[in-house]
Amino acid sequence: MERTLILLKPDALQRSLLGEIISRFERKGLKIIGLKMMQLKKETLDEHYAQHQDKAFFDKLERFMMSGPVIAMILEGIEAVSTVRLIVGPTSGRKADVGSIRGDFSMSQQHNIVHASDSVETAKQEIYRFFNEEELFDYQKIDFATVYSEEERENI
Ligand code: FUP
Repeated sequence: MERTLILLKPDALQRSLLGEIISRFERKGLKIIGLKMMQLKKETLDEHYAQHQDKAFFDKLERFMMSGPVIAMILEGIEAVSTVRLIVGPTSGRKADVGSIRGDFSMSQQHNIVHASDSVETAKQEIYRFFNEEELFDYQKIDFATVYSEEERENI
């Protein structure tokens, strides 16, 4: 089953949106297998945003991501990575469709409420950047047979 990393950024916490956002993922049928609050360090962000290190916005992005704690979360589901990206919407809140998290709650390209892994490969790296194996929980969720069809469950 696919897993993906979500960060609820400092603006989500400041704007009291944590419950609303977590609820959207839950109601979709995604399974939360890891969840914690953490203060990010520069070293972690240097690694996390390495592909942006030469961009003009890089230092300000890191400062924003360290401006308060974040909520880190691992979600599991069939095609969880692409499904979560759809729920989150494109980078700029001003361009994201209404109905997506960024489209509904953000007016910014940087203060855009959430981070979500952008590919299955990236997700594998990002999960272990923020979580240890013992912080990921393997449990049966009783709605599994309702959320997915018999055929989908057989092919996992
Ligand atoms: P996304 O995958 O949608 O989070 O977006 P990107 O990987 O393109 O961007 C990574 C981070 O850089 C996002 F948190 C937004 C931030 N960013 C800026 O701060 N300014 C910009 O002009 C573009 C992106």
